[in-house]
Amino acid sequence: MKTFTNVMDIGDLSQALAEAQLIKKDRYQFEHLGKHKTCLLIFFNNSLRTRLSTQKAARNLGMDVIVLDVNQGAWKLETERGVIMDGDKSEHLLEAIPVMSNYCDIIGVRSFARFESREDDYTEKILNQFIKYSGKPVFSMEAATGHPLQAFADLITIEEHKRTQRPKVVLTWAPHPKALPQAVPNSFADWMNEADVDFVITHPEGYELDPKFVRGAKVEYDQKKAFEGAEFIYAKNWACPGVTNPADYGKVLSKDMSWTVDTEHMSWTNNAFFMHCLPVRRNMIVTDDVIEAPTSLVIPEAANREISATVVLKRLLESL
Ligand code: AN0
Ligand code: CP
Repeated sequence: MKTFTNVMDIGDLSQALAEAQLIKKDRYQFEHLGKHKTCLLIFFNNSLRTRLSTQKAARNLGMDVIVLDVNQGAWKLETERGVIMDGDKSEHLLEAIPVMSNYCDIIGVRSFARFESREDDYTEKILNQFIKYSGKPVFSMEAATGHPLQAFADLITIEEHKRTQRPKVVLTWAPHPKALPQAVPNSFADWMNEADVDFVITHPEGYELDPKFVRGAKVEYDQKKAFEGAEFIYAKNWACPGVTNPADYGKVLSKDMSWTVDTEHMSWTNNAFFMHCLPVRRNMIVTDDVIEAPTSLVIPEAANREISATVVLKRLLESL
C-alpha cells in the first residue's frame, strides 16, 4: 500500500479486520518493521485522538516520529501556485513538501476542508500535493473529504460489538453550532458501503452527501424511520455538502435540535450502540444520558484508532 486515503486502498476488508485483531493481541509484534524509519505527522488543524493514536501506532512498529504543527512554529505556508507572495506567508508548499520528505519515510497529513471552494476541497488539493511532490507513502489523518483512519477504527468497533451477522448501521446528522467538514460521514459511508452491514443514512433535506460516497446506500429523511431496528447509531454533524445547491457549500442550513440523539431516539432502535468519532458537543449532538450509557462505544472506538493506524502504518512500511 503506497497511499491511504480511502477504503479502496486497504483492499479486502475481512483481511484488514483479521490483521487488526492480530495486532490487538500483541501490538508490538511488528516492531522490527520500523527500525530506522521515520514517520512525519503534519497537522494543519487541531487534533487530540489522531495526534496521539498515530504516534503510538508508529512507536508500536518501532518507528521514530516527528510531529509538525504547521500553524505553531513553522513558516506560514502558501498553498496556491502562481500567487505573488507579498502577504503573510513566508514559504510555499512546493518547497516545503520536498524539504520535509527528506527527513522521513512516511508522511501523515491532516488538512481539513477550508470551505473556500468546493472544487479545491473535493479534489483534495492539499493532500494530493503531498502525494505528488513528496515521493513518499502518504496517509490521510483527515483531509478535506475523508477520514479513513477513523472509518477503519469504526468498522473494527462495529465488528467487535455486532450481535447479528449483518447489523443495521445508521449514520445520522445531528446539530452543531459551527460548520464542520464532511470528511467523517463521507469516509464512514465509504467504508460501510464495502462492509457486510445494512447501511442507512439520515439527515435533513439539503444535507445530501456526495454521490461518490453515498453510492448505493439507502437515504431516509425521516430520522425515526431510519432508526427503527438499528443496531448501531453513528451520529455526526456536517455542513452542507453543496450537492443539490453548490452555493450552499459549507453553510449551516439547520440547527434543528429535534435531531439531537437522546434516550427517546435510542428507544426507536433495536437497543442500539451509540457511536461518534469525537470530539463531540454534548447536548447538541447527543445527550449526556446517551453518551454515558453502557451502550455508548465512543471510548472503545477512540481506542481502536491506535489499532487502525498500526495496520495502516504496517502496510505502508511493507511497501518501502
Ligand atoms: C472535525 C470534523 O468534524 O471533521 C474533526 C472530527 C474528527 N471536528 C471538529 O472540528 C469539531
Ligand atoms: N476523531 C478524531 O480524529 O479526533 P481528533 O480530531 O481529536 O484527532
